[in-house]
Amino acid sequence: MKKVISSTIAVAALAAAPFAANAADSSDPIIIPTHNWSSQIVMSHVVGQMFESMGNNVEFVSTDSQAVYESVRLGDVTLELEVWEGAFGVAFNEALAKGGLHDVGDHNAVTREDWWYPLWTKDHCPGLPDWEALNECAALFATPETGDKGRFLGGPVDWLKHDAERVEALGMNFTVVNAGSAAAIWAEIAAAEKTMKPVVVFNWTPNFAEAVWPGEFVEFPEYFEGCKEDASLGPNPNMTYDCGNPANGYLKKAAWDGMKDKWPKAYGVLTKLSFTNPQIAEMAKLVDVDEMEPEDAATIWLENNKDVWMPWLQ
Ligand code: TMO
Repeated sequence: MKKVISSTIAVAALAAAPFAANAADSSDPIIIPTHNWSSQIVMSHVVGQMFESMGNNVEFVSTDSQAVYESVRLGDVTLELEVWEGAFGVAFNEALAKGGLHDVGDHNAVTREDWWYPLWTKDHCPGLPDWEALNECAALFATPETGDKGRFLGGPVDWLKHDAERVEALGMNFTVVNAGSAAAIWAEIAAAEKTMKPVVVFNWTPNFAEAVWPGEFVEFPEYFEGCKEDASLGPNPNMTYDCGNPANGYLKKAAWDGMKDKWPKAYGVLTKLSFTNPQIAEMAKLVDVDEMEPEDAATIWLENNKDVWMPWLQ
């Protein structure tokens, strides 16, 4: 059941919020891209509603999460609120090198995105979380679709395009199947839970899932600088992607270079804002567990966390 909350609550609460009176922001809309996982959509609305409370106009556009870095660089969208190192570090760095976008600093959150299993899987494959132990258990994960190979359910293709490369680089007996949506991953875990069936899927933290299903990330050869770019490095001297994703990854904010001059006040807020792991997990939970619409989840989050964000508007 969807819960509907008046989006006027936060705006009314904010009318009194003071902010610096220097150069005015443009009345053109600040364009915020949204992607296909809940925390990013809710966070985008949280920040969008903060900007609106300051008198800015805001528009949201649903955007491919890899291609967005090119869009920010060109100013077609104004910023990006969740640059996850594991999934988007490469795309972000490529756009950074071309110019037009810049790093607006890290969130407090520490991130990890990788192959993951609910804890009951370990009962069937006790050598976990080691990746070689997982590989020896590959037959446990075999399905009609994957033949005698294990099935790994990856995220939608725009998140990470390199699970298949990793399987090849590490010589694993797995086939990568990409989920059509994040919801398909949660459905797979929930279905497996009924019979405690072993499954291995893509997952990440911070996320609502960690509060619902205790689990662990698979430990692959540790991430190192150059793993994704330089084949000669790492355990396989002939292939890239012979490593896991960073276990302590960053979560960055990025902006179009022109934002600073066009919307100086909103830009100032963007430089200050920073969310923690529990705050981001809560944003996802409001949608994925409580089934709110993202706009309403953002309004509620702002209502419940005034002490967190109001100081950023000073
Ligand atoms: C980009 N993601 C958080 C879904 O891994």
